[in-house]
Amino acid sequence: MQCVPSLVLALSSLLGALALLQLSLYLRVPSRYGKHEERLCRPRGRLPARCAWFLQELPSFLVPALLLALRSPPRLEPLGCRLLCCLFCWHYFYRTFIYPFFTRGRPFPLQLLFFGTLFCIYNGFLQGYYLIYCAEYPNDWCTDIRFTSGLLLFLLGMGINIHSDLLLRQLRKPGEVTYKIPQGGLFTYVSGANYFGEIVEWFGFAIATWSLPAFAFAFFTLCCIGPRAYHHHRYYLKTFTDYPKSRKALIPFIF
Ligand code: NDX
Repeated sequence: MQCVPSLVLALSSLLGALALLQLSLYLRVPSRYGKHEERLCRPRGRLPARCAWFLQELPSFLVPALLLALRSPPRLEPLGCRLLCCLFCWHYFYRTFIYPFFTRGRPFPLQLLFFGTLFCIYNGFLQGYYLIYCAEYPNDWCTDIRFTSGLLLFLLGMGINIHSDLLLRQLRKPGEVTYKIPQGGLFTYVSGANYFGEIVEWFGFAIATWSLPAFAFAFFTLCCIGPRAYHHHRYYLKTFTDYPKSRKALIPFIF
């Protein structure tokens, strides 16, 4: 396989367009899973959350890993480039092989699972293909301010995301499906602490890679889970009369 710059440009632009579509579809009405799912009692057309999250996220890990294995001779030099590819796979290793096995979420709609899987194949290919076949970094990229600051943001975001996912999980006993007020960590300041962490993480990745595909993905993440954080916030305010009034939706002290 060769690097085709026009393919990277086309796929990144399409990802940006999908982000805008996402924003226009889900700004007013939330995507229908989890607490925004209406027909909760109907088990048909749904898969247990563990299965669904595993299947949906698997391509984001497998596709770059396959591209890497198929690359002959291996080309992930310099060290900066290798590290960047590892960061992407590291996140999706967590999301595919760890997160689903601990989730206590409600069954996930098959229709969204289908689109989510397609999205993960698409994005896994774009990010992997770019990093493995196209990216060119100078030998000292690891000491470049964009790499170091992006890496720090990525790690900070990932820490917030994993910690917040853990706090949400601890709100329920096994088998429970009710919603409670999240407390602690960044939930003290925002309703969508896990989403805030994920957004910081992917913008950090975009800065560290300084690449169009990664910026397009960070933008998609913002357009996908930003509105969802807003809808979660409204849901909490409507459902819990004692919900902390000073808590914001997504960005501490601001929004
Ligand atoms: N999966 C990313 N678009 C998505 C699934 C949905 O990883 O057609 C995007 C991802 C997909 C989406 C994916 C792509 C676009 C799709 C969309 C659906 C439609 C859309 C396909 C791939 C589409 C177009 C038109 C462009 C084609 O019962 P429950 O499940 O609510 O329980 C929850 C529990 N919980 C609570 N428990 C007790 N009390 C409370 N108050 C609780 N609040 C929540 O915690 C869950 O078990 C758990 C987490 O729930 P929630 O709602 O906070 O997070 P969730 O949305 O489930 O995300 C889980 C994690 C989180 O860390 C988030 O950052 C990350 O995954 N994520 C999620 C979505 C996308 C994404 C990351 C990204 O873009 N990077």
